[in-house]
Amino acid sequence: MNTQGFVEADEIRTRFSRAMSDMYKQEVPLYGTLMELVAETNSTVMASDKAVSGHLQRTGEIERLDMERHGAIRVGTPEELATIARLFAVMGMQPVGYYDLTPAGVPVHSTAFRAIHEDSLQASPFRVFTSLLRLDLIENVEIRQRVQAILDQRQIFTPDALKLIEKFETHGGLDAKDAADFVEQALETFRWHHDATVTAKDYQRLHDQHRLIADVVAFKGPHINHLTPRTLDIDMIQNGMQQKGITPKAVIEGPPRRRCPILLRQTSFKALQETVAFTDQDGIATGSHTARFGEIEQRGAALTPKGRELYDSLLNAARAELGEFPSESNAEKYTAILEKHFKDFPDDYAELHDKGLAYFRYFPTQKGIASRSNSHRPSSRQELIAQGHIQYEPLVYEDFLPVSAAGIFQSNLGDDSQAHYAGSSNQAEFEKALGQKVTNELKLYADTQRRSLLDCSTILAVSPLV
Ligand code: OOG
Ligand code: NI
Repeated sequence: MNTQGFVEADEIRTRFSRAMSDMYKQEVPLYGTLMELVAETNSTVMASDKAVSGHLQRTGEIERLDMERHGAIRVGTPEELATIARLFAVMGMQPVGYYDLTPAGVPVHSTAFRAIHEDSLQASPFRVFTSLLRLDLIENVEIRQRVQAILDQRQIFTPDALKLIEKFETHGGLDAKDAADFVEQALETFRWHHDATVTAKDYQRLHDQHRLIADVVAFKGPHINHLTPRTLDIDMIQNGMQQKGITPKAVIEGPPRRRCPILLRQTSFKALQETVAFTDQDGIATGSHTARFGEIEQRGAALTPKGRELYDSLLNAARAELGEFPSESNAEKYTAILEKHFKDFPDDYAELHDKGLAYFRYFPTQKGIASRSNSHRPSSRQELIAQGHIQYEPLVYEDFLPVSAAGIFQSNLGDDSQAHYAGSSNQAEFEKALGQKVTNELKLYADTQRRSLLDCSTILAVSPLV
């Protein structure tokens, strides 16, 4: 509660994330199994890997690990996207990053709603990958108009959710009662509805265009399609899943396994077959649709523009050498190629630091604090580090990767859905729909790094470090 009697946005987000997890556990029981597997794996790693546990303790990430999850939704219209942005703002979540998925044959572009300050991320790192269907890419005019008409008729927010969003915007916050109601009302937008909004025939036509179009258009709202926990060892989970009878996708997206994890590695497993009642079936659920899937991720260091460029070029080189999309049939070959190319990416934190490839957070050491009044102590960042007055830890990557996201979409949509779109990346159009600009994620990491250096300067009583 803050001074005006409003519940803090971080608190609303924490509660919403928990409510979402509870709802998803009921809707998709396999999610519960996955959460258990992740919890087991994480405690095994914490107990056996001193380097990892020490790092998580020093950064405080250990406290957020169990809370850590991201969800994903897909909306149909600019109005839906703009209102979703206002809804997430109540929980302190801002649109960060622009992801264009069309080069991979998925007719959407996306952003991730998340907290942006390190203190807020520490309170609750909940994120939602949010995609907007690109109607302009549906070439068949008749279908495009039909889709527009169906979407124009639906309202994905409850009347009370809309009222509470307005109240938040007018007053600058929500009191305890309103915050509790907001969590309950906002959750409704993300719920799965097995009643479709179209006939079986219409569903089939949409599905024939693209499975994703049917998923966005044929239902009452943008059901949450997965909720992803963070593991400390994704390879261990990939094997563990197979032992529990869950079949993960053939390859893990992102960089290969490394001593010093970077960015994001992800794997997923197939959606449930849901029974669906189409509008011409008298509420009897005789149809089926696959909407929801499971996903697991492992997060590593956030990369600087220089590091990211290196990552992208190595990934592209590996994919070019493979010459086709990674799949079941070439999984082993792809892993070998990927590992070979990534030998050129330093796998040592000191080297990543000194070469400016990753972002870091700086902490004053006991020695540094004890030497505050020593007039001979060093005053540059390099010297303070070299003499043990300052320590650093990599900043965790809080965002997503377009190539990985495309792989996740595709593995859950089925490989038959790889379409080719002529349309180009259109961030300006996306931002127009959103009603605001997306924040550049790299600026956020640089800000956090700078703040940690300034904190060090204050604590060690030296002039501002850069
Ligand atoms: C989103 C797929 C992307 C990720 O973690 O990169 C994604 C979706 O299927 O809606 O979740
Ligand atoms: Ni995901």
